[in-house]
Amino acid sequence: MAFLLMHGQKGEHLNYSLTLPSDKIKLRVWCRLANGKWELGIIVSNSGEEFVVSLLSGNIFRVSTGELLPANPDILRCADDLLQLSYLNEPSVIYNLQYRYSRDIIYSKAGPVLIAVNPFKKMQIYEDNLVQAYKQKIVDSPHVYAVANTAYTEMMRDGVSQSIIISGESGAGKTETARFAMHYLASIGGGSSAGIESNILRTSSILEAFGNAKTSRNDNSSRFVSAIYLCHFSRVVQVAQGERSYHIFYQLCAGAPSYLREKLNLRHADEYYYLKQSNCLLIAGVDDAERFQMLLEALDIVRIPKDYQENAFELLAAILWLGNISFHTGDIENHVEVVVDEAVTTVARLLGCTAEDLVVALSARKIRVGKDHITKTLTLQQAFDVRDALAKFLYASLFDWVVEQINISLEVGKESAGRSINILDICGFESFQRNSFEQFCINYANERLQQHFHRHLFKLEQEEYEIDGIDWTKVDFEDNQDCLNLIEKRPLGILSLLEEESKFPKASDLTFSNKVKQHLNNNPCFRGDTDVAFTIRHYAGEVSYDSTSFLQKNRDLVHVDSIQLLSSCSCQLPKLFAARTDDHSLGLSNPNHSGGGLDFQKQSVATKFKGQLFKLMHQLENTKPHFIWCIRPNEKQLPCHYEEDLVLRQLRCCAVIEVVRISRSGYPSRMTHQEFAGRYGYMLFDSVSISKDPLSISVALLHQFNVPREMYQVGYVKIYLRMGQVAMLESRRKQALEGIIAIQKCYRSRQA
Ligand code: AD9
Ligand code: MG
Repeated sequence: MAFLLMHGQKGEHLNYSLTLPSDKIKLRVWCRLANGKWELGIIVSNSGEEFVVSLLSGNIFRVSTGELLPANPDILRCADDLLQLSYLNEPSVIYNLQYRYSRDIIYSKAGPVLIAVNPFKKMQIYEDNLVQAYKQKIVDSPHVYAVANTAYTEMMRDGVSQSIIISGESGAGKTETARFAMHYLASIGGGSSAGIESNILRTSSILEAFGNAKTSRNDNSSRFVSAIYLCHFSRVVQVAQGERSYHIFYQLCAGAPSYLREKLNLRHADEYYYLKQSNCLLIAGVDDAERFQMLLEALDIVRIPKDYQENAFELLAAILWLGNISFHTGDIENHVEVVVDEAVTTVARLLGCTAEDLVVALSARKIRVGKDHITKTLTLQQAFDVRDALAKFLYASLFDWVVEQINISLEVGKESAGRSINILDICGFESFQRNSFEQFCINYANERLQQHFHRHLFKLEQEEYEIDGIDWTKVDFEDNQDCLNLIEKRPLGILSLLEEESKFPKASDLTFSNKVKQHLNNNPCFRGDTDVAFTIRHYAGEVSYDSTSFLQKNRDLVHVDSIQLLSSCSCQLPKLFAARTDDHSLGLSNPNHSGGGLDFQKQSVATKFKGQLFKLMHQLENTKPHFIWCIRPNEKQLPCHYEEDLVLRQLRCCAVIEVVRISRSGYPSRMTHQEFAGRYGYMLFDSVSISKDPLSISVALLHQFNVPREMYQVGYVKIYLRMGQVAMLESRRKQALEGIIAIQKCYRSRQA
């Protein structure tokens, strides 16, 4: 049996119209208004397909079944877990989360997943007493602490490494959530591990300085995926209006002490082209100088030696000064000369090379003609490209190096041999107006994670049924393998075709997209669009990609002369970075490239990314996963603002409803026999003839209310009910209570 994943609620419409005529209770419904919004109402009457609905606003509407969805009884309005909803549909889920959010309850569960709706304000829900309360299991309402606690408890109990996988779109609160999870673990770790834990917190602030930037959506946007470190680093040389490059540059410019300023010939941020191009140097409420001091402390605490720290700052300054190097075209048309000024001399000094060598590397290429090497001058555009490629290469290498230093300091390798809790703060699924190579990589990673998620969801769900001894036929599920094949399959998947074209010097965006369309047009997850665009049907929706510059971004070339320049440098780090390129070199002989010469490429970006992703998935496979989905409730980063449409789009993107639907196509409502008997037991007609144990009472109740056999299962510990059954029981309960109240009234009036 396979589950069909879809957004529609057809099944529920059917289910609902079947139950309607036989029941006299006024049914609560969601009614879709002309503007597409859903409003709560009550069915007044119906004839055939047409219903008269009285809305809460007082209006009366005449609508067809297609505009109606069943609404949940009030007791489920604030349900902690969407699984408990008797009717699962989009308005019910949106309303549930909104109701909770309006009461400052930002966490909810969707079955095995924690949903966190970003409050955009300081919440009093992270204090130490709450850490203790979750630790001692005094509270169990949904919370990131509860997730962290479960991970910790299971790690200690089972001796198995755990992972907390946090997803959501930009600005949804992933990094904050990861921070709270770390804080919790640091607090409860206590004793001997406290040192390491607080180091981990420091570490995240170092990684944020180097890997985060202000974007239009988030003042502190992570531009790398922790653990994968997917970072295209084009932000180093090109920043969109109103955004910023990596925090570290501004922190260094604002906070470096005078001896360092002198050593690095450091200026204010507004004197560097790479930083000033976006007309945005400051972030409201953030003091970059202060952050720099905090960074220095963090670097000391994780024991990165002072001389290493200074090496890193030298490189950062060299990158900034590189951006200030300018060119002019000489007498011969299109042949550039480097303007030899302060920028050139400073870069040369900071890297430890001669100004002459730097000038040659930036303005000319050595090409081989037969057995000889000749030097060819670059065009203006090529010179800018070489300069920017060098800046990006230096930053990317520096980032890798920082991560490596941190790992050495934390002895990560050593630790992961034992038990650990991995916290993964991954870029969520992205779908913009224009989607490029970055979105392709991010969405590919999300497809892989989604598969991981599905497998675990099903496994866990079915395990519980097995343990509680209920009759359960194992189900298969329709996964996203088709889409993964489209991307990964060899030799005719998108990645393979991209790789092949990237090695082919004459290839262009057009040849690449033609090739993809030629080979993949029959794939159900693929559609070739006009020009160089194509569409992929991802699990979370269709995304159209513009393949312009896919090849260039994938190659991410650094000129081989630049690498040679770095290897000749007297400074430690540039030399080291150049040496590393030997490890997996994939020198691209590129004789047809205008200008000729040899480009150097470490490993194409997509190949490296795929390799890292596989390694990550492999690591995750060996851990017990815990999932958190972050939701951004509004675009303006405002508190107490819940935009239904925006939330709905994200719920669809991360397929929340499908996940709940999958988990609940089993038995979504569960109560222990005790709870069940306690809530409904008083309605039992024949309470004398049966024993008083909760299990017997529960079974007798199910018989009395004629709950069809296929609608429930009785386990050793719990009663498992299918969708809609709790709503039915609740309405009976309400009727019974009203009956009792009426009898009491009658009795009292007689006595009076
Ligand atoms: V990005 O993909 O890195 O661009 P994130 O990481 O999802 O993004 P981030 O965690 O940086 O988002 O959160 C954005 C802002 O939301 C933060 O700067 C906080 O101001 C705000 N936020 C998020 N979660 C919370 C919270 N639990 N409590 C208070 C929060 N504020
Ligand atoms: Mg982030």
